[in-house]
Amino acid sequence: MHNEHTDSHFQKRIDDGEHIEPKDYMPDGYRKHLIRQMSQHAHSEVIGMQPEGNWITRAPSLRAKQILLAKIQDEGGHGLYLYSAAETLGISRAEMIEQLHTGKAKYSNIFNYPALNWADIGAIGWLVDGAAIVNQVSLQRTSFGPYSRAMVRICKEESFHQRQGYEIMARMMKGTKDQQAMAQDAMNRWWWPALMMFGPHDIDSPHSGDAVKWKIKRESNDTLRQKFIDKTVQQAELIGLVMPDKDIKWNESKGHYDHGKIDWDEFHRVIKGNGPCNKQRLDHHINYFNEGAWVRDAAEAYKIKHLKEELVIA
Ligand code: FAQ
Repeated sequence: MHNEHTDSHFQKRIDDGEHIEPKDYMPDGYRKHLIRQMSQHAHSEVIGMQPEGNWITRAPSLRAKQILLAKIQDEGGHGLYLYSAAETLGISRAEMIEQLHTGKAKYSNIFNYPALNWADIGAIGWLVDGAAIVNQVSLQRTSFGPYSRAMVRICKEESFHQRQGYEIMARMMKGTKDQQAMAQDAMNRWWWPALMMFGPHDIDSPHSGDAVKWKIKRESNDTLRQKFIDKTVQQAELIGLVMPDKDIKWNESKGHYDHGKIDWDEFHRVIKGNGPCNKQRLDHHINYFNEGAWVRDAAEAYKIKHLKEELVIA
């Protein structure tokens, strides 16, 4: 008998390129895999507001301030879409936040580095959002419907973010010697952590097997990292920035740039909680989460009051 509630039927739907929707049958492993990845993705968007938020009050012009404010607000919105999409898998937002606060859920390595000066805001938009887009364009075709649809919307906004960062870098490279040095220094500090955003090399990536089988990941960590490198080297050259990797070289036979070794010890140190800003980022999130408890309580009380009124009317 044909049974829609089997792993083999599920896998056939994946192989046929169908989207899986929240109420459809899915194996436990698929659900858990998505909750892990999507919640980590949501946490990254929200924690990622911190390094940039630090510069709103010190933006060098009103125009720059407005753009930065809009960008950071977008990141908060991305977090919302992603938490909501993850909730359709049967986990609550409160549980996801609890996992973040207790260290059970990760967020992207990149947000544990400090934004030291205005050039860092350029480097974050250009390199961090640039890396995020390469990954997220691919995730638009991920197999879980709500995640895929959230990605379509997010990508539209991210391309604006990438361009605002590149504009800052390009302007600084046209400026004084000091401004050029600041832009180069920011690039030197953000380049390697940005490459780590794509995760470990394919052979060291424990989740990739299932992710590819279930079409959660449509392209591998190394394939996406290479796409990002190929695009970015040319953008750097165009505005006169020097790649902070002496092994970057065009490889004619591969049709890609070769690059130097990534320091995976640093990556593991940072994602285990020992990067330069891990403690600061998490403490800040916990403090403001606690301070905002009264807002959530008031919203909940308002919701209950209105539900009761609706019941009386009905
Ligand atoms: N950081 O087996 P894999 C943004 C962990 S963009 C921290 O390869 P997977 C926009 C991984 O979780 C940034 N941890 O794992 C923005 C796993 O540990 P676990 C967010 C990492 O999942 C810009 C272990 O290593 N984007 O926020 C990282 O198949 C500017 C083994 O790794 C996304 O999250 C890392 N970079 O592949 C906002 C994209 N990489 O969980 C504000 C969606 C790996 O077992 C300002 N996520 N790990 O404890 C993905 O595409 C995937 O999850 C990967 C990792 C590619 C990140």
